[in-house]
Amino acid sequence: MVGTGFIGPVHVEGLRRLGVTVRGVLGSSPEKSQAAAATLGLAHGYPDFSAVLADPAVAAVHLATPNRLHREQVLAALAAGKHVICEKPLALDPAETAELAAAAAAHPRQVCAVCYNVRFYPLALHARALVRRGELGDIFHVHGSYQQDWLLYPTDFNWRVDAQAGGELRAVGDVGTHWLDLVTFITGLETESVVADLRTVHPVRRSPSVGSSETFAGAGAEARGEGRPVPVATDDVGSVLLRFRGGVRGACTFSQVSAGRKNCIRLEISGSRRSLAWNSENPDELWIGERDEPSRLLRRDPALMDASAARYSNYPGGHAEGYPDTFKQMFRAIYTDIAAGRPSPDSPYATFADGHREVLLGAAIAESHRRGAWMPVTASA
Ligand code: SOE
Repeated sequence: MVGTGFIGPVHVEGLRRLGVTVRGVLGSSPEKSQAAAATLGLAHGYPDFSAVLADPAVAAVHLATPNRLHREQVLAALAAGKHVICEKPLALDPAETAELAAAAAAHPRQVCAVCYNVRFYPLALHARALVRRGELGDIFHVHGSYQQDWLLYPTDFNWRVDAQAGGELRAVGDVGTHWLDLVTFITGLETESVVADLRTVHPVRRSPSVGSSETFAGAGAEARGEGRPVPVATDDVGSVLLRFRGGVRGACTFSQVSAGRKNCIRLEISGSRRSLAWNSENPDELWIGERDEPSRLLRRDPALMDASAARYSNYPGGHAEGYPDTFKQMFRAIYTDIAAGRPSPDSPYATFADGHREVLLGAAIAESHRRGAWMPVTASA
């Protein structure tokens, strides 16, 4: 496990629940590695990344590091023969992600996955099955949002606000990308063009005098910055209109400054036969909208779901499954392929090609905002 911030320990927990041995952890210094190993109860706190790659007992490397480190770490891990599970976004820009997608293709026996965990909410998988079974009819329109509040105040600070560390897009690149990936995953629709309007609400933030605030540090966090003013150019909020291949239209809004919205993904899909709506803050409920009969609320229950989704839902109805379960289920799919010794062709987890597609889409969104015009999502941006 490389990275000891918010998400690294989530990976460790998910892996342990599956019975995957987590060999050790690497932080941003040997001391941080040792401290994280002690906190997480892991045998090894590695001194540096080369020590991780040199360990023959390490089969797979999980990267939960700042985005600027992904390219170099992925390439080194692949060269060392490791499977790679990389946090999203896959890397900083389309040139980097194209290189990583090509590197994954050049190592066909190594599993290369990007952590779009939202796909693994059981009712997201079920929604996908409903679309594939034709139960929505022809899709006309999709809309929704991804909102958080952990960067609401100008004193909230994290490496993600810095374009050098996280990439030029933040609300879009950090959370909007989950929504955009989810739409393609559920509907199979490919985005053809976009028009975007983004805003940096806080062009100056206060960074902590020592270190950096944790993601989701929360109210009253002692790490809340009171120190140095830092100019910020990454987006706090943004809205995007989408045109998909085949004529389907979409609209979405992303924000990390919406008070009270902790981690709220909303998605609604309207088709010629019926609609679906889902909200990650009530992830065990799927609204099925009908025109000529009462609409329904499906509560997650593997016994009532498509087999392709029920496979990734371990608890009976009424026994809530949520955010940490999505990581467990995503790793279940990934480690099934690792055990088989190769990626499978129709895996539900996101591949590096998917990760590249998402970063291309982000580049079109950024360019559209700059130009104030519709932009095609091209293969090379
Ligand atoms: C922070 O916004 C964050 O941790 C994202 O980086 C994750 O991808 C999302 O799952 C929760 O929020």
